[in-house]
Amino acid sequence: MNAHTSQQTQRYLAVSGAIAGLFMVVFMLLLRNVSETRSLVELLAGATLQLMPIGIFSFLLGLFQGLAKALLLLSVILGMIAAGALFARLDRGPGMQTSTADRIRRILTLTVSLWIPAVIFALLATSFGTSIALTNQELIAIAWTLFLDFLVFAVAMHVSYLVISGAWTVPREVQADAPPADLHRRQFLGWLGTGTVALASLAYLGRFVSDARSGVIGGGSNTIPLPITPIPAFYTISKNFIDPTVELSNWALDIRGLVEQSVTLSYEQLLSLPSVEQTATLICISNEVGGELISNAVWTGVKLSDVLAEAGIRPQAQKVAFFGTDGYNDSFPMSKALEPTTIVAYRMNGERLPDKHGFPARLIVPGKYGIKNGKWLRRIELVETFRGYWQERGWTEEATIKTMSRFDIPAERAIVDPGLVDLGGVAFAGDRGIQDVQISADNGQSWQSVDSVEQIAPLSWVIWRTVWSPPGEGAYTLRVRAIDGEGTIQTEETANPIPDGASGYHRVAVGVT
Ligand SMILES: Nc1nc2c(c(=O)[nH]1)N[C@H]1C(S)=C(S)[C@@H](COP(=O)(O)O)O[C@H]1N2
Ligand SMILES: [Mo]
Repeated sequence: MNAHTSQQTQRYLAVSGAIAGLFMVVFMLLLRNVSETRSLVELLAGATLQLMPIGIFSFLLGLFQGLAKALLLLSVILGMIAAGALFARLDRGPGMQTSTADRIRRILTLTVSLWIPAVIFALLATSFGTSIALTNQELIAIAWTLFLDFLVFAVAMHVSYLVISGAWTVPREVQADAPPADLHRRQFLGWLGTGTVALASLAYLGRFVSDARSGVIGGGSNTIPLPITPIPAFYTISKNFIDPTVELSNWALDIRGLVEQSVTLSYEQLLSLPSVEQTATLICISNEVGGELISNAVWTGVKLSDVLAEAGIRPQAQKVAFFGTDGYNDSFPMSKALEPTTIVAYRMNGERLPDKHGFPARLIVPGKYGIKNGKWLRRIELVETFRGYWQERGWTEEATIKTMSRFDIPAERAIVDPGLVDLGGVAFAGDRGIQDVQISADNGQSWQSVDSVEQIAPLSWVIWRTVWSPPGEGAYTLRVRAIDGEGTIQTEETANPIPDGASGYHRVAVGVT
């Protein structure tokens, strides 16, 4: 009685794959409320917008206007349902006559074989920089939610196949002698269950899509960073494949070179020197315009000048070179070293300096890119000249931070509601401070100061916010620029990070409808 033609099997497979796709979409949208991360539906919608050439982006916005957001979500959802149907036909698993144990094995194998490439894809997507902009926490949440999503898909695919094909009347051993009425009842209940859930799912999706007509869709996380970056969100960069983990028992800080007398400080001795606390922003020299390699923390430590005073500075000393336990090294001028804000830090946001940020001690050198802020500090040497690790590889000696500013909201290719649009982000100019932040919605012809520039500390980034009223619906390119504490406008000239840091104005394309 279950001898279906192969054409029929193909049809059953497609339908059960589509139903499974539908259930998975609904499940991921429901899960999103629990996991507090964007679902695959929203991530794919955002990625679709970002992959579109800007001309097509504005054309489609103009064409669909108020329906654009809903249509985008609908196409992603339909795409996933279609992918489910296609996938089931390729997999063919549900159609095979197998035992329950075998079926469970197939379900798990299917889940894992969908999950692994998806996680790899998510990891790759984040290394494409800001395009989809996933934080580490989001990645972890996405990883486990995706596993559950695919499990739901695999289970739903098998169950709905059984229901549709009539095989729900298992166990087949008893089929022969079971009363026909009972078989029909089972089949009827199977259909009723699947049908009810499918209808409820469609209703839920309908509401989700029509609700999405207002609000923000696409883009990245659409949030402005906290003034002080929590440690888990603080960017990390190092030259190492595996970073050092320093044991305090065999650690000390040596001060050598052009000093009156060499000194070795134990961790306790370092901590017993007068301590200072300051909020300072770190930015990597590799940070691209609009990039995420910038974070802000409260550092506790000892003035480098106090540390050097323990050894005594000889007059010939021109520079301070430093060496990390990982073989890293760099240097900066003595004048910079003697500034009271150049510190050897051993606490970060009130916590013991975390391993990946340089435990037990690191340099904070305000005004200089990250390269000069040595981690896992082991030795300080006063010298006349020095060429450091990155200078050997073509990077700048100076490493003075260039004025930067960034949009955090809206994220690239977000589609927002007409009316008043919230804009905001960060700006930073090293130890020069930020005086003003301006935005332009007309390709840089005119600039307007933003509504507020939140000053956090002298050596910290600022957080800027403003409300923009677009002249009408459509696609716009917004630009942002900052004016540093010395009154110098951020340069418009674009430069790559190598050799001395990126420059140019951050732009975002945003849809208003
Ligand atoms: N010992 C050591 N210090 C180092 C590095 C390194 O590879 N080794 N990388 C530097 C670079 S390039 C940057 S941007 C900052 C990053 O500091 P963070 O990881 O605490 O954000 O550390 C700097 N200090
Ligand atoms: Mo860096």
